[in-house]
Amino acid sequence: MTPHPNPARQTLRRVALALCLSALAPVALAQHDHHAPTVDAASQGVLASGEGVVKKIDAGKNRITVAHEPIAKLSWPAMTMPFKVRDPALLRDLKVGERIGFDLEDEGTISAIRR
Ligand SMILES: [Cu+2]
Repeated sequence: MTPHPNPARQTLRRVALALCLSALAPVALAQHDHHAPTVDAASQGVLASGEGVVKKIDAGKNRITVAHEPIAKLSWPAMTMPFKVRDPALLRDLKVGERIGFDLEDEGTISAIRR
């Protein structure tokens, strides 16, 4: 009935390995997670700037969808994604298909739009 020491030790080693892998996993995932925070947003007004084409405008929800180019500062690849807009006035006269430059105050919020 006394457990043999070797299997118990193997189990411990497996648990240790699993913990080790699970600790590494978030780091590996973060490099591929488009929305992983990579810069301290509180340290500055503009987190990063980007360029892209307006794909969709949802003025009622203060949102736009932008097909943006890669944003190196955030390690973001080019992609189409929705953003909140800090000020509804930024959407005034904006058109789908228009090319814009934009500033981000955080990963999901546009604080300025340039035409
Ligand atoms: Cu994106």
